[in-house]
Amino acid sequence: MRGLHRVGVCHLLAQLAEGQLFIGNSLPARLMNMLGTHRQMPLRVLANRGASGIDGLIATAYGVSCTCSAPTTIVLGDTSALHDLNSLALLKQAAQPLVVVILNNDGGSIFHMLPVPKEGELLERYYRQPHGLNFEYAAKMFGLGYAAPSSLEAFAAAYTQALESGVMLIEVNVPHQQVADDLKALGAAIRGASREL
Ligand SMILES: Cc1ncc(C[n+]2csc(CCOP(=O)(O)OP(=O)(O)O)c2C)c(N)n1
Ligand SMILES: [Mg+2]
Repeated sequence: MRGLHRVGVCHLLAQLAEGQLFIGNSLPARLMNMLGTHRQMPLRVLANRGASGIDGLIATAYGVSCTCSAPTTIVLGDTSALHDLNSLALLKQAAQPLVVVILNNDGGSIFHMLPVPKEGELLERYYRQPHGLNFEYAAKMFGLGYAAPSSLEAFAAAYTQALESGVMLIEVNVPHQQVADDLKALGAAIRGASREL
């Protein structure tokens, strides 16, 4: 796996996050569960089920950030972020560092991994629902810092800097089918390695 990918970003977040990590539903919750790693410093990890799952995540993360003086990170998908976009207006009031990591793969990529139509209009129009949007102007509109790193190294640098100060939106732009392909490749590599043991 090269360049910027969700699998790498989630693995890095599990290592680098400090204070509180609020994890969005859909693929972020599943990826963080798979890619979590041993840590020296404990981390408070929270998630929300809500009315249906992907609603109200940014508002909940803001509430969570108000409960302690440590930094809070929220990691969520693009569709989830669009569902709760107006809650970005809350974030400027945050007294502690608050980092919003949006994994933008242009729609609901979890549907590539569920028993729904595999391609064509049924998948695109009724499940994945691509929107072609990015979040740079949303960050500007709500007065938040913004970065769109194009490598894992740039992500790590932007993220560690964001943990130090203020409120920052970090957008990770990746192709929509990438995570399903990467997880298949990882699974095959693990099966190959375990056969050699
Ligand atoms: C309020 C609500 N509406 C619809 C759904 C159905 N749903 C589950 S996952 C998902 C797509 C989420 O997309 P995104 O946040 O971009 O995450 P990704 O799957 O790409 O990781 C949708 C629409 C839901 N769980 N909750
Ligand atoms: Mg998505």
